[in-house]
Amino acid sequence: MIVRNLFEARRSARCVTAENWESVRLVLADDKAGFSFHITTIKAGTETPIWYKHHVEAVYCIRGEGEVVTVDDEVVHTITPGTMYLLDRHDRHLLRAKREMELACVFSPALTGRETHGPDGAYPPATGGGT
Ligand code: 9YT
Repeated sequence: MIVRNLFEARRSARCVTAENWESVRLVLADDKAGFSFHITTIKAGTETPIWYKHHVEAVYCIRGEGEVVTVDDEVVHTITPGTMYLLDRHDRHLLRAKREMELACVFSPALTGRETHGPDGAYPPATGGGT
């Protein structure tokens, strides 16, 4: 069994920051679980274009308020505590935070640790060994 603490992980290399968000990566590819698990904080008032071409992501809202907009059809989904969305079709989307949001995120395949979004809003594909 692996046990980790969010607040300790936030003070370690498991914490990755980008312009609009912070991601504390509690489970990563080298844990060989087949997924990675992150607690992500999205800054209030931001809009982030995202396109996980190489990953499936499930996102569960713990705290805050925002919306996710699918780019292809411009459908707006409100995100409040208790809402989950699954990017099962590698959907291009915009993530907007009206208030700071705390999200639990699961990625498959697992991230390896230091990924941030490329110019297209994606993370690079997994290189194997972690799933
Ligand atoms: C919801 C989302 O994808 N936010 C960007 C950060 C990502 N969740 C991560 O790397 O933890």
